[in-house]
Amino acid sequence: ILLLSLVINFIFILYLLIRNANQQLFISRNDVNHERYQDYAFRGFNFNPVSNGIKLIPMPAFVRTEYSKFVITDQFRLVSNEKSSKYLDLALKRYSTYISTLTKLSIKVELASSSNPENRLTIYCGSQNCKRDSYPELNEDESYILNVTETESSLSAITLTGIVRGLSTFVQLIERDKSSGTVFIPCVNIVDRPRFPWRGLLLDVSRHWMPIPVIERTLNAMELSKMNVLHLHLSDDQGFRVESLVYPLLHDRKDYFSQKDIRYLVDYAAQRRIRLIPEFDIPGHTTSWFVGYPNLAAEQTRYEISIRWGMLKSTMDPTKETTYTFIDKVLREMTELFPDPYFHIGGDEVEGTQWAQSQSIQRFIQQQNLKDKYGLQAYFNRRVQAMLKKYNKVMIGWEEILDQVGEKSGLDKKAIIQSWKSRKSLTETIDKGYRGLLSTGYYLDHLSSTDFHYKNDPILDDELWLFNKEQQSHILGGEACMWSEYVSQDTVDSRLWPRLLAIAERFWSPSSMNDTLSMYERLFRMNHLLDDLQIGLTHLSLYKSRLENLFG
Ligand code: CP6
Repeated sequence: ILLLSLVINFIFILYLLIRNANQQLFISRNDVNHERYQDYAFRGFNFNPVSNGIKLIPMPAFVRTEYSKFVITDQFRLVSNEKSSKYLDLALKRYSTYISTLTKLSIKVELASSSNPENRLTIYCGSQNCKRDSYPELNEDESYILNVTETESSLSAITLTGIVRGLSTFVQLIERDKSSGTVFIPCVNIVDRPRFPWRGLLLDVSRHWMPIPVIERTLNAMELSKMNVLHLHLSDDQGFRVESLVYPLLHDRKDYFSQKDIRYLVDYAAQRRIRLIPEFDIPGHTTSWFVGYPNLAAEQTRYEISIRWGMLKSTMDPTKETTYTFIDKVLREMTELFPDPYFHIGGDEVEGTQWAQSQSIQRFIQQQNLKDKYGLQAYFNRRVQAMLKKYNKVMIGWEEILDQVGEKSGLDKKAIIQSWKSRKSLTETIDKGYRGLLSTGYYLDHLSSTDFHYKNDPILDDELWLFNKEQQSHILGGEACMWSEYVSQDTVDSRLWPRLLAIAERFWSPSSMNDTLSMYERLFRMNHLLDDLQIGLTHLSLYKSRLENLFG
């Protein structure tokens, strides 16, 4: 028995050693010094969460509250310190409208030089960044400082994005004194910056078509929750949703974005400091391409849009040069439409039957020494990656594009891998030296509970830090997913909001911000704020206006 227990002990210790060596670092949450957060972030909030605590979502990194108020009068002005860019002007206009709606006052925007109103929020944007209409960038500085005293309030940032993030905090702070009817903001010092640079939402506009107003109101609500990436899933078996001038049979159905629509949406998102990432899913999920262009397919047959979804057989033929000439022209056209340097090629759920059943494809796999279907997809990805590089784009793909990463895979280390099946693939991504995004655990279409999503953390798992500092820098953040097999333009709002707010907080706020009760309380308030503002269009106002349309 002694011998046996020695052996078991030995094996267990060996296991621990290997596990530690593998993961490099295991730190319990308690080992991390959160005293600074406790001091700042929680002080005002925890003291009296019901009446005096500020109810922001996402919560800022650092907050200090005082028990006094900045009263907003009809003299209130948004004041910008110098001549600004079109985007800053538009942001100030947008927020003055929000503040007017909430306060029922008429709030104007002024230049500092034109007057010196008593009651104001002064915007200080230091750098050149605020003077030109830039497209938002990954890893740009989004920090801001918001100071509100009884007599004055100011917002400073070094980028336009920081200013916009700060304005979204400012509107959320507005409260109304029920007895006197005055509108006020609690006096606060807020120093804020995001935890992750990539805080995204995937919207599937292929399965069920989502027209421009859906995208607009989603972007509006995303802005207020400080999300910064809208990933549009633009093609799938059920539809190719962007107008193509080169291959017009791609979009030759009634529901698609014209190229003008896309330019409009890119600008609309950029004003709100949100990046638009396009996804064209290849080589699987491509039935809609084959309806007009069957020669692209691995199996020559008649293709029609299927009423079924899931993993369909339709797959591109990766052995024919004509496939690549076609893809190259589509990519040239589409990369030009979307200014973001990142471009999503899907790459998920390649079913494989069509490849397995084709003798010529099997022969190609042997000739090129590609081993199997994974090797063939890696070959395909290499070709696509080279085209994207030509058009100055960096590739993003679902976790399957990691399926055969070896010396020869040629998958560029700059590529970003989006994990969707399990968290394990995020670890693999990081181990192999790539940057990753977490979507596992953030499927809004699955109707999971808010706190299930809220507790799902890209870096922490069950109180354990899964990655060391260097590895953490490779985790860009995450994306909530709204697949639209069972969601249409009529129901999508109620499935996005308010649960997406909890995920937005997970991506923005410090990891220590994890109290479910406080989250629910703030979520409730923000849900009504979105409703009051008639943006985000939560189900309440959506159905109100639908009923009005129906019954007058
Ligand atoms: N559509 C496409 C989907 C999914 C994927 N790709 C998907 C399926 C099941 C789950 C999550 C996502 N609906 N085109 C996989 C990325 Cl659980």
